[in-house]
Order: sequence, then structure tokens, then C-alpha cells
Amino acid sequence: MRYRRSVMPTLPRRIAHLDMDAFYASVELLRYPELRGLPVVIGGRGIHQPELLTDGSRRFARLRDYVGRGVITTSTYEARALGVFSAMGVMKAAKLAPEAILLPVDFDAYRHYSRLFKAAVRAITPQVEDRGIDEIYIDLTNLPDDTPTLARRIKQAVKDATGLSCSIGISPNKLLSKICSDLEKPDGITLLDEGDIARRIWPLPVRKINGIGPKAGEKLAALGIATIGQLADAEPALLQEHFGRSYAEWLHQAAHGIDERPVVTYSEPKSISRETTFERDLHARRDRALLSEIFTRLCTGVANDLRRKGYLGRTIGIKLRFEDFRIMTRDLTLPEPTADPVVIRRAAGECLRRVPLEKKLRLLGVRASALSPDSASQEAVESPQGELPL
Ligand code: DCP
Ligand code: MG
Repeated sequence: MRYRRSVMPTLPRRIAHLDMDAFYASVELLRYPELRGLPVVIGGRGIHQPELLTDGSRRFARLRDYVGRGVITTSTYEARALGVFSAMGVMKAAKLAPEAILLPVDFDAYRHYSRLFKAAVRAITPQVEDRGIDEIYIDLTNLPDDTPTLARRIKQAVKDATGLSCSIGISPNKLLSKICSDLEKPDGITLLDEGDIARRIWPLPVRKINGIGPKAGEKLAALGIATIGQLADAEPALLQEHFGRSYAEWLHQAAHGIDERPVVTYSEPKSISRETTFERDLHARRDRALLSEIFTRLCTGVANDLRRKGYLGRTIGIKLRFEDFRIMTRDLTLPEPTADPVVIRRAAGECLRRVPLEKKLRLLGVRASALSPDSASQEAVESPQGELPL
């Protein structure tokens, strides 16, 4: 690496972060264009499916109709103006915006559009790092065109492929670009270089840095550090005392806009999991039959996901959230990796037996980790006769 750098003149890096605007909600607006301009919230269930009336129009559920404990996945900018955001309870949101439209979540549709927009960008350059359903990093360093031209071309390609808008931040590194893509949302292009850090980045709250979570944010606030600029000015010794050496060093570098991480175009999943929040809290004994059925369904889901993606898992774990919101996890490592639903169910059941179950449960999850590629499943994909009868 060092050798190559010394002989090849390195161009300054140009890293883009692209994030889709109000992603789930924008996908829904493609099929219900009559909702454009209205406050719309995504977080309903099947019963909130729009109803087609005899005159061809649709009747939509409203937030005020909602009863249950679901949370909002996202909302349109019109709903955000009313104070309704991701991760808020739907019933709480209903108090703020009772008239807002409520739509059920349709992950298959969002995954479909996710694949479409990523393919459109990959047709421009393969230097794309997948960061989740609605965001990617793109390394533009070696492309011939100037940065604004590339930004516009990428946005247009995404629009042509999906009908959706996105926001792009471009800077010398991932950390700054991730902050930038959010600065001029929706439909934004934000270009930033090192000289702009003091003016554009330092006034922002520390939580805008990806990697400073709620806990670190609170600790920093307690030290009187609210903005990224204040973090950049903080005494390294003070940070070390409160955060330990390595996180303190990272905080200092992040605040100065330093980040050398490369754009990684391929990565293996670390784990595959499924979880569900119950409609009402369930009791281990009184609701045993129902719990057992849900548990089996989660295990089968994880097994199917493993097979579909061509992995085996060696560590099987469970996650429980109790009525008091406390989370407990247990896992165990099998002698052999597996994608067999029966083996996963048995291992997960073993984990469950190691948990005291006096309190009622709110959520149950099953996870397979320590993944390895399943060579047998690769063969199955290549020869259709060998496919598993799922
Ligand atoms: N999402 C979710 N639960 C959350 C946050 C997000 O299910 N707590 C889902 C719904 C979002 C998608 O992930 O549409 C992308 O998340 P973003 O944070 O990028 O939010 P949006 O794309 O909805 O809005 P923005 O325009 O601010 O990016
Ligand atoms: Mg987004």
C-alpha cells in the first residue's frame, strides 16, 4: 500500500454519501400520488391498507384510527413539520397529527426500490458501498468528470430508475459526506472540502457525527460539549478520562473531519436475524402456545433467510424484551454450522430455557451469527433441480 502510494500520484479522494429522501414514504407516494403534499406516516399494519371505493378513489386510514403499539418507520416532510418522526410511537404521533394518513409497511416494495437505485448508481461506477436500505457510499476519486457534474448525473440516474429523489454529500471522506448528505435534504447536493469544516461542520451538534450515539452525546453534553466545534477544541486528556483512549482519539479526529476509511464494495453479513414486537405483552406460561408458534415462525424465518442468502450460522441467539423494556440476550454455539429450521429452533429453545421468565414479554427475536458461506446452497442455486423445497 505504502509502496503504491509513493510511486503513484494519489488524487485527493472524492467520496459521496447518497441517502434517499423520506424513503419508505416516497415509495408509497409512487403508488398513491394523490397523497403528495400531505402528511403521511408509514407504520401501520395490514388493516390500514387503503380501501378502493366503487368510484375508483381510495379511502386511507388516518393516524387517529390507530390502536396498538407500533412505531413510525418514517414520515413525509409534511408530517415532520407537525412533529412526527421515525421511531415515534404511532399513538403518540396521532396526538400531534390525528388527520395524517397512515399506511402499512411494505418492506418488499422498499427492498425493490433499494435494489433499483443501487443498480442505477453501480451502472455509473462499481465503487459503491452498501450501507443499508436507503444509503450508499460512492468513491468518485477516479472518475474523469468534475464533482458537481457527477453529483447531478447520479441523482438523475436514481430519479430515472425509481422516480425518487435523494440527497448527496461529497467530501474527502465518508464521515464528512455522511454529515453533508443530510444538510440540504430533500433533493440536495452538498459539496464540502477541508476548508469548509469550520464554517459548516463545527456549528453542528455532536450527534450529527455517525458514531456518536445517545449515550456518548449525553456524556459530552454533561462536559459542556454540544457542538462539533466544541468537541474539536476539547482537551484530549479530558476526553480520554471520560471515554477511554481509543474512542477519545476517534472523537478528536472525527471533530477535525479526519477519516481514512476506504469505500468497501463488498461485505459479508455478520448475522441474520428476525424479531417481532407482540400486539400485547405475552406471558411465558399463560400464552405458551402462541409464544411457541411465534418462536417457531421466527426460527423458520431465520433458516429461510440463511438459505436464500447462502449462509450457515454456527451461533444461535435469542433476544427478549420484557414489559419493563429491559432487554436480555442468550446464545449458544453449535458443533456444526446450520441453516436447518429444526436445529435452529432447538438451539433457540435451549437459550430460552436459560432465561427467567416471570415478567411478560414484549418482543422476541432469533439470530444466527458466526456465519459461513454454504457451499451446498451455492450448488443448489446453480442447478435448479437441487433447490430446497421451501
Ligand atoms: N427507518 C425505520 N426506522 C427508523 C429510521 C428509519 O424503519 N427509526 C426506515 C424508514 C426510512 C428508511 O429507514 O424511510 C431510511 O431511513 P432514513 O433515516 O434515511 O430516513 P428517510 O429516508 O425516511 O428520511 P430522510 O429524508 O431524512 O433520509
Ligand atoms: Mg433517507
